[in-house]
Amino acid sequence: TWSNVPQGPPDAILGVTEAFKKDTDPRKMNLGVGAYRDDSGKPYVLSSVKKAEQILLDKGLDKEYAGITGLPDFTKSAGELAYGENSALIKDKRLAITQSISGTGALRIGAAFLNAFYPHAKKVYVPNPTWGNHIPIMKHAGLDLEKYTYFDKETNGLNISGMLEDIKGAPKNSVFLLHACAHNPTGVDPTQQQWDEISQVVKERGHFVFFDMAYQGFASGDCNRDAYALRKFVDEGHPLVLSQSFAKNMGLYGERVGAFSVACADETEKARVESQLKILIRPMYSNPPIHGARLVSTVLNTPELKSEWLDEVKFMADRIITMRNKLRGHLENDFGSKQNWEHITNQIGMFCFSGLKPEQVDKLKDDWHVYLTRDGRISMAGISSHNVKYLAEAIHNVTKD
Ligand code: PLP
Ligand code: TYF
Repeated sequence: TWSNVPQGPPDAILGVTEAFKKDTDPRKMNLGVGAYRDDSGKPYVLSSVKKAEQILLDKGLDKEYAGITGLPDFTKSAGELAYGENSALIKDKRLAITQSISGTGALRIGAAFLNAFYPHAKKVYVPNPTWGNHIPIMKHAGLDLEKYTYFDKETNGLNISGMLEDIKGAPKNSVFLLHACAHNPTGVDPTQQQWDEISQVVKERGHFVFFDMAYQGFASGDCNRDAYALRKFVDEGHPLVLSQSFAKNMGLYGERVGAFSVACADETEKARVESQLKILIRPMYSNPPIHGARLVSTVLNTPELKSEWLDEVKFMADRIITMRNKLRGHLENDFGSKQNWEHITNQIGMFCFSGLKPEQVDKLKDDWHVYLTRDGRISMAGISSHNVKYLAEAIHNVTKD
């Protein structure tokens, strides 16, 4: 029956983990997938989350279905975390929001919503480069894609003038996908002042913004600071939608907990939008899983747990910053690399877009048992104080001539 089904290629990121698993060398390092590891290289379950899990267990809750848009306690606190407790959107009851199957699911609902109801061209502008999955998610929902200038290979930083030009050059009322913070894969974010300029130009052109916030807290260690762009755009009166994920900042990867929200003009518009979100979601998966959403709402709605969690996010972000400093320090001081490695410490969030060429990435794998994606992206969270020097030695060796 299925002889017509061709073999598909492995996923560029998850394929790295597959190759890593097969390697038996004790020095091997997996710097592919963006998942936080502690300083002994182990997955990390947050203490605030463990406590929330115990609270839930003690309550002996049932396992009834959630509503189509998920658990109200969860969506309320997710909205407040993103937009701020004092956001006018929330006070005026004009934020339409639904729980989602993590950030991926939120993006997919958002794409379906825009495809069904956005009144202008069904084309989404994404940064060059962007998270690989953005492209098939948008296409799967029937949207077209275009790239806008983002990363500058010369400086390993942001090409802000190119980005602003592309925003200006796009047809009026285009949809722009913006990474709210901790851009994946580059680790390069606009400064606050650059965000203000971006907001201005987006406004002049009447564009619509789709924010993807998969790393709130991971960029600066401060969830409010990381929401700067989103909140600025709201304050400036932009119409926008938002995808949120709790995979990284609460370490809830496999629980699949996220949210999709739409900034509406008023309460009746919000009611209409939510009714259509339900109609889109129902045939996709009926209703979302409850456990992760209960964990998040317990953490966010229990003051001691929330404050412990905020400290844990900062702790994770800080460990990554420490690894950036150590990696650069070893390259420059211990191995005397003559290359410029400033971008390792200038970039932020989970990733370093190293500038390593595909052949150098291959050499890292073949000669050093170090695994990363072929675009040269290093998941910084996979580095620990035990192996950072080894990594510097490996990188120096594949880049020195
Ligand atoms: N958006 C970006 C930019 C990401 O990097 C990720 C995860 O790596 C996601 C969205 C969604 O992840 P998840 O579906 O696990 O929440
Ligand atoms: O490392 C990254 O960029 C992500 C990680 O279902 C990831 O692709 C892996 C699995 C998944 C979602 C995100």
